[in-house]
Amino acid sequence: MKEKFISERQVKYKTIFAFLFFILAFAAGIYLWKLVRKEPQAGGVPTTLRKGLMYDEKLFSSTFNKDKLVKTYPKSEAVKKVRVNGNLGLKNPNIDTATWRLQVVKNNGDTMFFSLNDIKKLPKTEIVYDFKCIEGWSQKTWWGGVRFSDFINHYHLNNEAKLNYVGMNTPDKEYYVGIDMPSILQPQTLLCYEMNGKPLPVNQGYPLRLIIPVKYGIKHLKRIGTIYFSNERPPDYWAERGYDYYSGH
Ligand SMILES: Nc1nc2c(c(=O)[nH]1)N[C@H]1C(S)=C(S)[C@@H](COP(=O)(O)O)O[C@H]1N2
Ligand SMILES: [Mo]
Repeated sequence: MKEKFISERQVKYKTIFAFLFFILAFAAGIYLWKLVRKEPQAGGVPTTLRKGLMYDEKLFSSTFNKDKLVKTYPKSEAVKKVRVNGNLGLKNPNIDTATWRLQVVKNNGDTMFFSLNDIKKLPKTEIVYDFKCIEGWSQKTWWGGVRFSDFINHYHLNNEAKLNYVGMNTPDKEYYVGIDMPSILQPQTLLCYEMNGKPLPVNQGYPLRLIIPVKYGIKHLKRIGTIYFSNERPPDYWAERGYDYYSGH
């Protein structure tokens, strides 16, 4: 085979060319980023980036299949020490379940009140899955509670479930999430009152939290106060701060 020699001079030109190209591409990158940063904001992020997020959401929600289950694991694989992350809306440490009630607002404006026992009366569902936080960590954790879809059926909230979204708040309204109906009705979504086979610890949402395996941690609202239904997107704490509203994975 005939070897091809490149002269030292050619090497020099190529090096200079590559270097100039790199500088130009870098400058163009900074310039475009600055343009995007100057754009008007849409829900906490520049318009172009928001468009990207809206596109992601369309793509994700159109491919969402509510019969497809998130991967589960045996209880033996669940971690004993579950990480605590986020304490918005959990300031008051004294929750008395004798007087605590979950509030559910119906379409006609009526509010229903549920004690923890009303919820525990329904069949218990348990799940061990890989809980993922948007910050980059994940943990296999074990939860127990009532399927959200069982709750809806048992308490005749089927008309409410025809709307597009569910909204949830902590009792003090400090933390709040909005969730699309197909995801909340997915059979692994729980109104959860147990972790590792015991009542939820206070900082993990006692007496009742949301477990929604098809979503990132930000949607797993701890200490549910109120649940309501709506065709418009309910306000969402982290979406208002620039995170993806859908937050599926
Ligand atoms: N009330 C309330 N719920 C919340 C949060 C919060 O700050 N307040 N943080 C969320 C976030 S970002 C994550 S990752 C999970 C963490 O759940 P854990 O503390 O049980 O691990 O809770 C979610 N639910
Ligand atoms: Mo998170």
